[in-house]
Formats: sequence, structure tokens, C-alpha cells
Amino acid sequence: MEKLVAKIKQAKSILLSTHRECDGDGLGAQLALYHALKKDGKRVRVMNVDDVPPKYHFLNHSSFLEVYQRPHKPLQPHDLALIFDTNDERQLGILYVELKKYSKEILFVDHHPILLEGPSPSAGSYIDTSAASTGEIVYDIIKKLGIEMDENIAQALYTSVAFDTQVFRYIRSSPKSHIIASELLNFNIKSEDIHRRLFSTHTAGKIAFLSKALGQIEYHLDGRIAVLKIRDQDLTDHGLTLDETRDMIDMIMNIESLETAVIFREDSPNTFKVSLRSKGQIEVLSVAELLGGGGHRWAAGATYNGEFTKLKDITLDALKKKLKKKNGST
Ligand SMILES: [Mn+2]
Repeated sequence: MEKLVAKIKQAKSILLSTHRECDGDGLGAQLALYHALKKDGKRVRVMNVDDVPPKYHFLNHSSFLEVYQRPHKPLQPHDLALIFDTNDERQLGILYVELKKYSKEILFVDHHPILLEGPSPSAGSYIDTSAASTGEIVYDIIKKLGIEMDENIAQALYTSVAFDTQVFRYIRSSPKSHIIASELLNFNIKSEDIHRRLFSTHTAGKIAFLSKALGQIEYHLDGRIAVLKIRDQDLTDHGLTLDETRDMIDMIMNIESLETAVIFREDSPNTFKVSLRSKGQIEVLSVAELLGGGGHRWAAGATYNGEFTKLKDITLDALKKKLKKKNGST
């Protein structure tokens, strides 16, 4: 942390980014540091590889956040690039290739475990898997930089913390998320409004889609594993965006009998986004890695290219083996 903070202090020009299909954590973390570094007089650019989902527009980033896939000012050489909420360069796609050309140094600031198979994060990256959100880490960075908190920073950090903890449900057995939030609430941020914007943005189309999709859940191993396949076409038929399927797996995990769930989202023929969750009896990170992905021990994912039947077999076999091993039966 000290080394990271020293590098931020030294850098005059900094670019901030996060993983593709950004979420409230990565986005909140990068925006919080943007506001803080601007106050500190740095030259800062915020650039993501793809569009920010509309539900985050309350963060008022449109005047400065640039999207690589959209028209943007050409990249200029900068001292430091910081990438939040991932340590896997593939999560930035083509933007990472560009950043390598223009950055004196690229560092990841993250709370995901480093992948056993896959690219290693650049040397000097800061990864703390005990942090419940990347926002928690950025809070520490801002404190160590000695930059005073304000409303803009507080709103962005609160978004990070509330998003990744799902409003303080998943705090990794630490009081830190609550302690940080209690400080942020001293600023004029509308916490209940933020909770609604993050988690209560269902459209009628989404409910119609859910009523259809949830009826197709398959259960395995006495209801301990749930499997659901959703199709790109069903999403577009109901006017949904990809971001709107992100919370489906967490919804399914509310089923009491479940230990683990998997959603296969077909994005194009033979391309699937796989989401895995576990309540903690088994880890699902290695299953995601088996499919070429990554994530956390109990929440992980992958993008898989290939036939669905093969993908489903590999995934279910791995999950069943783990659960059976855990329960001492064959
Ligand atoms: Mn995160």
C-alpha cells in the first residue's frame, strides 16, 4: 500500500480504468479516486473499454468518463494507469493493449484472488482479498494520500461498498464496510436512493423475463445445485441489457436448499457467459478457472467458447464432485 501510494503521489498524469461490463464496485472505485486526484491537482483520465450501464448515470460521470469503443480523444502518454476490481488484463480487452503503449506503468488495484492459470497481474499491483470491495481499498488510498473526503468522493465510495456487499450482506466477517459507510454518511449522500438505484431497477420487461426464465431452473443433487440457461434472444425480446441479468444468480441463491448455482448466458452461438455462486461449502473459483475464467472463491465466472452440452457437463461434473467430496459420499 505504501509503495502504491508513493507511485500515485509521484505520477503527474494518471489514467483510471476497470473491467469490461463494469459494475458498481469498479466504477465507484475509479470515480472516487478521480474526484480525489483532481482535488490534488493531477491530470486524470477515466477510460473504460465499454459503456457504463444506465443505472449508474446518477454518478454524473458523463462529462469526463471516456469509453474506448466510442469516439474519444486519442490516448496520450501518461505516468501511471490504475485498473480497479480485476487483476486479469483480459478483462479490459483491446484497451489493455493500448494502455501498454501509453503507460509508463500499469498497476491493478483489486480484491480478487490471482488466477492460478492466466495472466499474472503486473508487478507492484495491490491485491487484498480480505477487502469486501475495491472501494474499501480506494478509501485507504485516499486517506493515505491525505486528500479530504467530500460529497462526490463519498457518493462514489458508498456505491462501491454498497454494491459489492449487496448492502452489507457480504462483508467478509469484517466491520470495515460498516465503519467506512458510517463516515461516508456524514456527507450529503442519499444512501437509500443509492440502494434503490443499484438493486431496485427492474423494468416490467425484466419481471416478464424472470417469470419465464425462473420456471426453467434445473435442480441437481437433491436441490443443492441449480442450473439455468438464458438466451441472448430472450433478453432482447424483453428489452433487457446484459447488465440486467447480473443479479439473477444472486436471486436464485436465495433458495434455501441450494449450495451452489450456475447460470449460462448465451451471448452468441457457442459463446457463453458463465456465472457461478456458492454459499461457502465448496469454492467455485476453480470451476471458473477450469472454463478459462476467474473471480472470488464463492462468486466466479467465465466466458466459454464451445458447445453448450459440453460446457454444461464440465461444469455440473465439477460442482457435483466438489459437493459429494465435501459431504463424504460417492
Ligand atoms: Mn469488486
